[in-house]
Amino acid sequence: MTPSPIEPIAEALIKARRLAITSHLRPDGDSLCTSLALALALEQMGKSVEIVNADRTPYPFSTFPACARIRIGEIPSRGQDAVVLLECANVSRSGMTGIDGDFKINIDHHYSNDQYADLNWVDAEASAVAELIFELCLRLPVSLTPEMAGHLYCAIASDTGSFQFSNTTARAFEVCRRLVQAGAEPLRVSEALYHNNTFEKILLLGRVLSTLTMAGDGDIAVISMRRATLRELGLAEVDTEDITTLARSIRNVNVVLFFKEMDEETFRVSIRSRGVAHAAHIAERFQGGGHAHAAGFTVHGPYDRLIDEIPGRVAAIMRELAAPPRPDR
Ligand SMILES: [Mn+2]
Repeated sequence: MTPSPIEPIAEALIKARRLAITSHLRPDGDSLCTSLALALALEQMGKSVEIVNADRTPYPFSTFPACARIRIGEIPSRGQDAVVLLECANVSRSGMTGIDGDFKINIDHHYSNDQYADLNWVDAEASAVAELIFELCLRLPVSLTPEMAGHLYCAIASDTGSFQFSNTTARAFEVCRRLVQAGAEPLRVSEALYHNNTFEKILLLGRVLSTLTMAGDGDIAVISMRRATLRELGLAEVDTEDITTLARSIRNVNVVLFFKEMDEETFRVSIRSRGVAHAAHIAERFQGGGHAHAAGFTVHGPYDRLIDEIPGRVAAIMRELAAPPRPDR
């Protein structure tokens, strides 16, 4: 058995004086809030710490005052004693291009990790990378402040979909219990994460849901978002994952097709699936791709024709994918 990398990582952090923390492109609640907590821990130890991400902070995290400290850009080459990469399967996932010569610490909770760093800690059993940073904090000469606990709790709440996804384990609850004991406030976190919508966002939700139709055997929900609607509401980039979640919450729905108008007669169709329905296998038939339950493809043509044709084609593909393989003749 390989010894736990937590001790060498703690030692390296204790030794370092200047540190940079980064996480993946299109950062999420886990990567962002865990970065904030780790930075506070290291600063408590007297380190100089910079959080640098390649992509800007998305909503609602962009409204968190603590996220204002995150610099968007590049980590200077050899400008620090160590770079901590959170949830990055490899360096390119961080979007950083100049850190090849830097000492790297890789901490992740996803199976697919290239173990590319000088110190690697990959624990796929952890619900969130925040769980690992919580354990790390116990090994470091720091006290868990309410602020740090709040960030770590927010990271786990966010990565478990508010304790609903399959990564909601006893260990996640145990860590959260200790975080709440240390001063994390679940009510404040859920207010910040889920009760933080703008008026325009809720209007958009209504407009998108009013396009809802069903296809297949009632197992496909179809929704659309047009550019004119976004223009009218004065919205530019907007997170629509929660709208998809509502469509997917319909009883018996296994696949959501979300048509997003990108350009004149160009639509990005995101697929979200559950159960055995395989989003990536569907997307591949349209030259798209993605993961088992989240994928997408692009189609061109007039909206009325696409919305008429594509759901039926997806239904046929789903029937084909679900059919048992034909015996060899
Ligand atoms: Mn995560």
